Amino acid sequence: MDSLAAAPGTGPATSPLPIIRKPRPAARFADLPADRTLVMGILNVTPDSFSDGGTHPTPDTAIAAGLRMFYAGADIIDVGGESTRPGAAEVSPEEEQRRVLPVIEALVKAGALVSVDTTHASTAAAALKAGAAIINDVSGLTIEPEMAELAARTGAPYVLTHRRGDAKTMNSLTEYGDVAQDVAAELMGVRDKLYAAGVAPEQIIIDPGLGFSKTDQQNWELLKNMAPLEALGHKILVGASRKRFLGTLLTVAGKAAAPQERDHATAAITAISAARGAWAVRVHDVGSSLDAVKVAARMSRPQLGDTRTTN
Ligand code: PMM
Repeated sequence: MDSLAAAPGTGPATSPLPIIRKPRPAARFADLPADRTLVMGILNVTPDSFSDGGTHPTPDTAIAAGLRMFYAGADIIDVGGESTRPGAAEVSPEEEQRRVLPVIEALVKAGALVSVDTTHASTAAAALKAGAAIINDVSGLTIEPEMAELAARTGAPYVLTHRRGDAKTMNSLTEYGDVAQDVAAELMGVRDKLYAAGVAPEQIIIDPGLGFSKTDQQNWELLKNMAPLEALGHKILVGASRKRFLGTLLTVAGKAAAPQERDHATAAITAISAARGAWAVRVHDVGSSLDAVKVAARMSRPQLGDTRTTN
């Protein structure tokens, strides 16, 4: 067999005889494409995430799902072992690492660029050791400030997400004046802590934290007015995928759309974010967002040079 070898668990979700490819050299952050918005695939190795919780009961099924996203074209795979959904139970760093480390190791070995979605500095450190390249801290440094030293020491890119409180309290912390200005100002305060710890500006990726300490209305306001966040001068990551405000938008006969019914709306937000120059989107359904990114990238080229007639 040439470059492809059959192995269980890694082809399309429906395929009984999936495909695994030869390991590739580990991907590097510096080699990510810079001419389009990147697509970060979500891999929650948790029993209780709101959309894909419990989908991956063993490391093997999680690895298979991660590889499917990687082979479908995801630029980054974001691996998390603790649900961030409102009211979710806390997970110890030990349990979190037991969930994510084998998955990260396998995906890195296959050549994927991996980020680790964690609020624990010890898990972030262990994940970096296992080959992860990016720290994705949804707490915005509020749970374990030592994340800042870790990012400074390792030089790893750090996703600074806006959130108030924790998973239990965040939904009651939604008082803002102007939500876009306030979120930018709060992020600037944390950004300054990162600078003080020695983190370089180019390591920082800003995330508005859609669905974290925001009402549905505030999520839409933030999406509409990202200018104050963009003015901070960092890469922007947008994480709207399957979130509740999309379910509310797509309500039919008084019933909000289920998480799995929100992928078309997610892809629409990807197209809008890409047209605005977002660095990356964090999504469950990689294929539809890759297509949306391609549309936005094509539209933004200086000249549309096609001479063929299409219908
Ligand atoms: N949302 C969730 C988890 N991690 N990370 C970043 N950077 N931004 C987000 O918006 C974000 C995140 C919650 O959603 P999930 O359960 O689908 O992972």
